[in-house]
Amino acid sequence: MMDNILNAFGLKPNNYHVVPFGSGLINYTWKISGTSQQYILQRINKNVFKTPQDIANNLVQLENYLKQTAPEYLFAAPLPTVNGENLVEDEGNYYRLSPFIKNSHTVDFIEQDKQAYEAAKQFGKFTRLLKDFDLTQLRYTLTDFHNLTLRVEQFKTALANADKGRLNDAATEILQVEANIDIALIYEQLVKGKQIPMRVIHHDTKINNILFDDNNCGLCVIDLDTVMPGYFISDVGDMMRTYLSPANEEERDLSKVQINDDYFIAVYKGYMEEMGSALTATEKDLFIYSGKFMIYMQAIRFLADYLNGDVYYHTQYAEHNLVRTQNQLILLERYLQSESRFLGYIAQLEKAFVSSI
Ligand code: ADP
Ligand code: GN1
Ligand code: MG
Repeated sequence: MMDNILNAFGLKPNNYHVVPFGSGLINYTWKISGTSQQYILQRINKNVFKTPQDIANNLVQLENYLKQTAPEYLFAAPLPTVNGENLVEDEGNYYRLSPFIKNSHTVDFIEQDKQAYEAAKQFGKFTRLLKDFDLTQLRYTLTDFHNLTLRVEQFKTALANADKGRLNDAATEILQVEANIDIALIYEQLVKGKQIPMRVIHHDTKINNILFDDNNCGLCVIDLDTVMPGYFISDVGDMMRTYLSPANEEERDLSKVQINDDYFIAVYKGYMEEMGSALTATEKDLFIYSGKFMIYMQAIRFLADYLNGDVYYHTQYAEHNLVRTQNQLILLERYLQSESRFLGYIAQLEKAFVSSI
């Protein structure tokens, strides 16, 4: 199987060593190593992405635009096949190949503020460079991906269809989700009132979607499947969700799920250095809300998947999605407790910024 795919990209199978790679929850990834070149091969998850060609088309549009407007920018675009196609189909699955970015690595959780700062800066830079890109050129690779109103509906459907055992096991978490429904109501108002603009948004800014160099400087953003028009709260929110706690969503010891204030400050600085002058006043006011929005949505998504019998996310043990839900709900609680401190930091940083100009 792999041989056909490598051949399609002009790589002689005997010259390459193929090993599974990374810790993504959706696609299947392999590192392809030869004597001088290394690549990343991915099989797109067809249960999630029904139209892989839409992803490929979006990346071509963005690559062309960035080549013209920001030629120095490192855009981790996939390579064409020998026939000039951007995907290979094999037994109903779609594959793509990208150059392995040299001397790069990813991290699954943050160990120093610099990583949070650098990652936030990279995601901010991405949206900034695409500020004037014509959004109508982009296809929606996952419709309603971060539509929290719809996620709540999907959660309710999962509740209605779940088996009794799972409903019982998740009783506490279901109540916690219901108790925080105001987070979804705020989102509904934002959308109805068209209060914030659509931008080119990455929609999956978790920390292992940034490549770092050996000095922990950000090299580029990766995992571009969900780049679509969207709201900035998705990107900033997912950074809050995945950068603030030294323990990530996989942590089973929930006492380790904590908020590190220095990481919050680092995200704010990194993102605002790039996007500060582009964001509207309403967007700036939503900076802290964005974290609640994404943490709450992820808790709902993990819980709905648990109730549905684990059909979406890769899982390694029976209660995996329930434990991930508990983890995200604890993170939400700690985040809500931190809000006033966050407001204080933003006020200080903005004051320092004003007095520096
Ligand atoms: P998923 O959607 O499953 O998360 P990703 O596109 O994030 O898939 O890739 C999984 C992992 O593979 C990343 O976290 C990263 O470690 C590695 N990776 C992906 N693309 C590259 C690349 N171009 N260069 C180096 N490493 C990469
Ligand atoms: C998935 O592909 P990956 O692992 O980077 C998911 C994100 C979730 C994340 C939770 C297409 O991201 O939305 O936030 O898992 N991607 C999709 O870890 O559903
Ligand atoms: Mg990823």
